[in-house]
Formats: sequence, structure tokens, C-alpha cells
Amino acid sequence: MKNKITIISPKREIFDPGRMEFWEFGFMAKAAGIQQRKYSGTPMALPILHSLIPDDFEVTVIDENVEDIDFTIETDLLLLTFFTTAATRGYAIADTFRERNVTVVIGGCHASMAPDEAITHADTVAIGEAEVLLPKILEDFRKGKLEKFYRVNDDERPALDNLPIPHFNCLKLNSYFNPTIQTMRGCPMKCDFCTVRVHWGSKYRYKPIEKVIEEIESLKKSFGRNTFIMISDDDIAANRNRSKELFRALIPLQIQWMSQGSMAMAKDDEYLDLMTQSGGTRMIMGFESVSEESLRLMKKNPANKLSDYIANIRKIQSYGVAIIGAFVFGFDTDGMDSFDNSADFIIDNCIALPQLFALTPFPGTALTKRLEEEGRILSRDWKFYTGSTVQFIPKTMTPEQLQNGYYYTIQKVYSYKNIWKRLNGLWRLWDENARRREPVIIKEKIDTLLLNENFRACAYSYPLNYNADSNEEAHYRKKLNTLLRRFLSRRTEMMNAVVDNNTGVNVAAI
Ligand code: B12
Ligand code: SF4
Repeated sequence: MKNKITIISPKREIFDPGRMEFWEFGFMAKAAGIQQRKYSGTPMALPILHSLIPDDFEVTVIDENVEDIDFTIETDLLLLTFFTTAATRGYAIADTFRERNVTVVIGGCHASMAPDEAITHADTVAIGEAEVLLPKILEDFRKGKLEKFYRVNDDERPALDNLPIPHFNCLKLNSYFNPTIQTMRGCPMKCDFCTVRVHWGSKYRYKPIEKVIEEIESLKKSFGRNTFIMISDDDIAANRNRSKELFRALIPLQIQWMSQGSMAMAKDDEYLDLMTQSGGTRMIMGFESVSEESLRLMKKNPANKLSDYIANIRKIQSYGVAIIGAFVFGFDTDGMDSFDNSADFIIDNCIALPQLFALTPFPGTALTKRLEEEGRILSRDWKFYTGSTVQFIPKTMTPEQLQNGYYYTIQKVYSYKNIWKRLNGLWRLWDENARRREPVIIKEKIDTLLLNENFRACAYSYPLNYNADSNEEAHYRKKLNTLLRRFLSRRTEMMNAVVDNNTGVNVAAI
């Protein structure tokens, strides 16, 4: 009889049912009238772990964000994977299975950063990449000789040349808005709040382009519909020549994609042009702060100069790109003026989708080490580590002031008046530069609007701290709704035409 393995990715434990987090897309699901549970992006660890398990095991995969866990499932081994935010729930699941004498192995970003904590809920903790560790863990499991810790040292990190294609089909793909792939690992930068360098190492490692294309083809087959792919690289502009090669290879696939990248791309027209042609329409950019002092303190890459921010943003946007700008609040040099300063910067520069975070001391980072030494960590109750709650004592204000300032700022940038200001300015720039075909631009206008509604719903699910003028809000909400209706009907018109007369492009395929 085959040994049975269950792989689980837990959902986070909800600490306030009325409160939403933007990265889950709960509002999008409700707005679309979707009854089934739906989550933003596919969890990548699950299809990777599945691909590493030999055929003589029987494998069940559960992502708790989209389906319930059957706690009575017959299984010999449980593999758990989660980031910090889901650790509270992850440990509860581990404890329940261990009570039934199931062997539990915990891996993933959180366990890799906090192995001594994770081992109190598991038989084994995997510290680092499954591609190196899982084969050895399974071999030892078969022999009944599992060790407590398996670790990937820096010099043992796998090259990405020969990794198996993740088994996307093990997921309930219809339950996600976007599929996710990863084409590189590692980061040499030293931003002190970030986990990436510690988790993935300080050297960039890249998947060969052919491998990426093979993965996308496999993903397209599994998804069975045209899809918007999240390339979750931490800086897709890290090696611009390699990225240009990747973009050239993506053009024939006719996909739309988003990724994360540094502002270095603004200096390179060829890069921006190829990115646009290959379907790159949204870019997450970590601005973090609009204070020169704070950027220095957090050790942000010195190439990201505040003085260049405005021109760079405009340049990237002029290519028809929607910038998803990440900003963090609570650095030691951030005063009370940081809230309005950041909000005004976001609004004035037409940031399509601002992502605001309270600085959070995730385990394993340089920031956390420093705050621990200074006795400034308030709680290690991981369920609160969502990025929207304050978990440490700031230097220049009280935790309550930081918390309320965070709520104020996110509600200010997502007031209807300011959504209108940001999007209207951005769309005007897109129309003036006309660098993308109309069907793509219309789709992107609709999506940025709906995503703003999603982010707004989350911002206003937090305690109210921003007093918008209600008449003005009603006025701008109406304007946005009118535009949405106009875009939707234009899109329907183009879909019905099927082939765009000007370009011969099949519009329905976009
Ligand atoms: C895509 C992404 C998301 C997506 C995730 C989609 C999904 N369904 O998983 C979304 C947008 C939803 C998201 C949300 C959040 N994210 Co995020 N996200 C990422 C990103 C960019 C890629 C993650 C990824 O999929 N990597 C690829 C997979 C394969 O890596 P992995 O899970 O670590 O697995 C590898 C190993 O850990 C190991 N492994 C994993 N599990 C197991 C199990 C076993 C048994 C074994 C042997 C090995 C093993 O093998 C795998 C392959 O090598 C990372 C940055 C990064 N480069 O990692 C940030 C990152 C994970 N996110 C982070 C954060 C903070 C968040 C949020 C709190 C939002 C915020 N404030 O930023 C939420 C929390 C969500 C949650 N429920 O936990 C932090 C996590 C810090 C931490 N300690 O948890 C990261 C590291 C970013 C950063 N700069 O620090 N995120
Ligand atoms: S924030 Fe981005 S650039 Fe900075 S260390 Fe993390 S991944 Fe690298």
C-alpha cells in the first residue's frame, strides 16, 4: 500500500471578522458575486512540493484559503507550508494532526526564520528550499529516521536550471484570481525590514528563459483560460539584459503579467518598450518612504534616489503601466508629517494602487534583531502580522499614533475623491502617450478601477480615521461609476467586433 502524504497551506487566523486585507481579494470575490471561496494568487510552494514527491506516495493537497481541511483524512505524513501571518493557524493544524500520531514536517518562510519555535509543533522543520531538502526528508521518513532539522546552507542553494515544473494541476485553479510563477530567487540588497535576502540568499539566481516559457505554457494549459500571471520575482529589473531576453520570449505567448521591480527600469527605454510589448501592465514598486532620512536608515538601495522618484514614475507610467506603490510607515525617522507627506506624494504622482503597510518586525530580519535588542517588540502573536497592525514601539510617536496615522493615510488615498484624482491623472497620461492598444488599455482601466474598489473596501474596513466630505465622496463615486460603465460598454463593443479593424488583433483573446 502506498504511503499517504497530505500537504496543507493554512489560511491566516482571523482576529476581526469585519476586517479585510487587500492582498486576499475578498472584496473582489464578493463584488463579482462569486459564491465559492476565492483567493488572490496561487500558493507556489504547493505545486513545487507536489512535483518533488515520488509517484509511490499518494498525495493530497489542501489550500485552506479556498477549501476546508478534513481533519480525519488518513495520512502518514503532513507537510505544512506558511508565511508568518498564517503561523498561528499553521501551528494549530500541526498540533491537531500530531494528536492523531501523524508525523508533521513544517517548512516555508516562517519556519525557516523561526525554526526553534516551529519545532515545538512539529517532528521536523525544513529550513530553506524544498528542492534540496524534501528528497532527503522523504528518504529518512521511509527509513523511520527523521531528524529534527534539515537546513540548506548558503553554498547549497540550488541552481534553478533543472528544477521540475511545478504541478499546477494539484491546485483548484478556478479558485484563484491569478496564477503565480517565480523566475528568480535571492537579493543582494540589504533593506533591513525585508525577509528575502535571509530566506533566499544574497545572490541572484535565475531560471533559464526556456524553463520559464515551459512553465508558463504548462500553466496556461492547466488554467485553461486566458490569464493574468503574477511573476513574483522580487526585482524583475535586477538584470535588465536577462529580463529583455525574457520579455522577447514572452511576446508570442500573448499573456498579460505583473511583477515587482526597482526604478532602475525607468532609465531604459528598450526595457520599458519590451516589457509593454510582452504584456507587462502592472508593476509593484517598493518606494517604502518619501523621506530621504528613512530611506537611508532602512538601507534602501542607494540607486533609488528620492529626487529621481517623480520623473521615474512618470516615465514608467507613460508606457501604459499601472504602478502598485508600496509604502511603509513607522521608521525611526518618520514623524507625524510622514502620513500626509506620503498621501500627497501618492495622490500627486497618480500611483494606481497604493499598498500601505505598518512597519512589521517579521522574524529573521535585521530590523527585528535591532528592535528586540532595544526591547521594542510589542507582540509575537503572528495572526496580527498582516502588515496593517502595529506590533512594535515606534521612536517618534506612540503605537496608537502610528496605528491611527496608518488608518488615516490609507483611507485618505482611497477616498473616492483621491481615487478619482489618481486614476484620472494616470489614464490621461496613458491616453496621451498611446503606447498600448486600446483593448489592453480599456481592460487595464477597468481592472485598476475595480482593484481600487477592492483596496478601498479593505481600507474602510479598518477603524475610521479620515473624515472625507460626504457630498464630495458621493460626487466622485458617481463619476467613477459612470466611467466604469463607459469602459465596460466599450469593452463589450470591442469583444463583439472580435477582430480589431485597425490592428487585426483578436480582441476577445486579450
Ligand atoms: C507572492 C507573494 C505573496 C502572495 C502569496 C500568494 C500565495 N497564495 O501564496 C500574496 C500577495 C497573497 C502575499 C501576501 C502576503 N505577503 Co507575501 N510574498 C510573496 C512573494 C513575493 C513570493 C512568495 C512565494 O510564493 N515564493 C515562492 C515559494 C515557493 O517560496 P516559499 O513559500 O518560501 O517555499 C520555498 C521554501 O520556503 C521551501 N518550503 C516551503 N514550504 C515548505 C514545506 C516543506 C515541508 C519543505 C520541506 C520546504 C518548504 O521550499 C519552497 C521552494 O524552494 C514573497 C517574497 C519571496 N521572494 O518569497 C513575499 C513574502 C513571502 N510576503 C511577505 C509578506 C509580509 C506578506 C503579507 C503579510 C503582506 C505584507 N504585509 O507584505 C501577506 C501575508 C499572506 C499570508 N497569508 O501569509 C513576506 C513574508 C515575511 C514572513 N516572515 O512571513 C515576503 C517574504 C516578502 C518580504 N519582502 O519580506 N504574498
Ligand atoms: S525590499 Fe526588495 S530590494 Fe530590498 S532586500 Fe527585499 S527584495 Fe531586496
